[in-house]
Amino acid sequence: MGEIFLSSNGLSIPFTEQYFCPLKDCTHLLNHPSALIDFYQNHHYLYLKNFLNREDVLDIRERYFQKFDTLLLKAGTTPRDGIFSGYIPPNLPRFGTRSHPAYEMVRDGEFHNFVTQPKLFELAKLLLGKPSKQLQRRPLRHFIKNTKTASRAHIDAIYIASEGRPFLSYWITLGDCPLDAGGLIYLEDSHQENLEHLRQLIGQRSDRHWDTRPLTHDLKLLAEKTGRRWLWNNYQAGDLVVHSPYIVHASLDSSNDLMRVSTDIRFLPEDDPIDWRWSNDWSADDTY
Ligand SMILES: O=C(O)CCC(=O)C(=O)O
Repeated sequence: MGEIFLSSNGLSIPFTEQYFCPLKDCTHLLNHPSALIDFYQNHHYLYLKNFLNREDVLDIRERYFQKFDTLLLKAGTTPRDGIFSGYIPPNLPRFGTRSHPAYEMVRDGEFHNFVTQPKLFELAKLLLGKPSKQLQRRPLRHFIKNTKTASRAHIDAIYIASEGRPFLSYWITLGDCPLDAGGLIYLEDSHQENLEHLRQLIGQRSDRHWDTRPLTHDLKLLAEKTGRRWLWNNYQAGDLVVHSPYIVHASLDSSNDLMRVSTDIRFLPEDDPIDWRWSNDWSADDTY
């Protein structure tokens, strides 16, 4: 690792072995279900390369970028590439709100077929030990170069009420997503931390005082205070990361023209009650 400085929400974090470590590739464990379950139970994530068909993922990417004015895309490239031109089309509705392509995408039939493909449910059944169902609210995230916008450090249990019952989050990158395009990162074994203790460790270090759900936007501070590293990877279309409600995760700012698009979907046992806030299609202004 060289002296590269990455950032998240504008705050820098050096890309060194003190702060970063690659996610472990668990793909080979798919042939050993009990070892796969053990890994998930011990580390609260699974990184599965090429779990989904790469061309199917790129079809969804293409479908999404086809919904934009071509001004968004670099001249001579295609919607399937999803490369930023440097220009945001005028009159584009606010991200993820009615009439924005992200709002339309999560209501699109092809997108629905993609996120409900049987192998996603089969994996959930294996990990949850029971037949599972999926929450209908499926956020779509789209981060653009140099906007210094990323996901703050948080755990999913704060956002989805489950009264301690297990559920799974799947993070699906909708295209290649190298580190500098702003992929998801996980604080190593942070499910072992007590959330209130973490909040005490980092004090009031937040750029969103009106929202007490995220832990902090300062990923460097969080790594230093906990002595834990951020797990990262250069994701590729087809990769899937599964995580538990308790592992702390965040994302990095993008400095890459390749636009970062992803969706995150949730599975829970079929008989468990649903948090009603997650029972409708996502919209970026639903505030849940
Ligand atoms: O994609 C992101 O940056 C955030 C996703 C997330 O928080 C999740 O999948 O739970």
